[in-house]
Amino acid sequence: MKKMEKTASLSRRKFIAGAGALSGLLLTGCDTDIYLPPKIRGGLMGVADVLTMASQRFLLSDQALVQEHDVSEITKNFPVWNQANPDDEEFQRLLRGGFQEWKLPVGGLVNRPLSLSLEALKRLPRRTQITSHICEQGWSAIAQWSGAPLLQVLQAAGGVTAEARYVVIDTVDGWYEAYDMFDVVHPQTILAYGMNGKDLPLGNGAPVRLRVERHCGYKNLKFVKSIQVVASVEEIRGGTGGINSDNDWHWYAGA
Ligand SMILES: Nc1nc2c(c(=O)[nH]1)N[C@H]1C(S)=C(S)[C@@H](COP(=O)(O)O)O[C@H]1N2
Ligand SMILES: [Mo]
Repeated sequence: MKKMEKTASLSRRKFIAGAGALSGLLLTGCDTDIYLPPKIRGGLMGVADVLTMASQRFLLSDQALVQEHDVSEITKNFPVWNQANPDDEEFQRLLRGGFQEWKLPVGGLVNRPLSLSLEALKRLPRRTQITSHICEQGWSAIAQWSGAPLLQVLQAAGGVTAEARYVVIDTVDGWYEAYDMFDVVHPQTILAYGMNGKDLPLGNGAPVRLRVERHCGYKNLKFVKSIQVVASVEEIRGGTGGINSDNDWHWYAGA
């Protein structure tokens, strides 16, 4: 087991060394884990995966926050894209009840698994940010988001254990994505329940969506259903760490 892990991380290191040289980056001596997606594809897409993530992580490593905008820049009609109202019996029941009975399970490699009501989530420290959403399908828009930092949610669950590497979020409409700890602890990574000063509208992912700034649209999951902390994504569905990367999009969707 130990040996396999070592081999895997060594080959990842070699790969990044090669990719790094290719892009003119010097990553030797760094902890390369934060520069690599969980699974590196073969061929050119694999090279693109590594270069995008490694170069952004490297270049932005001294920039704590993404740009935040002025209220005057907020987009008037923020699009509702893809899923607008999940056709799920339990979700529809919760929606009819104004999400009073909605609960967010937080489990896996946390010290104190728990289930948060919307009220409990709103009682956690709040962050509000006006950021730009960039959809990989060719549009962008600015909105103000309010929510609880994902880090605060994990802390409410007693923090993560030593083996924790990714947070996996599942949604009502069957999407899922994994995020590594760099994105998870980022101050602008929030579980948003407010948009432009109001409750998050249904079409934009009510009652709670993820805002993971600097990632393209599809990593910003709507209709969040559960949160799970894991050591590896290999055994989860397609094994690439997300529904989008399972379908050949980049796992690290840097925008
Ligand atoms: N659960 C879920 N999350 C999702 C999607 C979706 O279809 N289902 N679409 C993604 C895509 S591609 C984009 S661009 C944004 C769109 O968010 P919006 O509807 O608030 O504009 O949500 C992302 N999150
Ligand atoms: Mo998107």
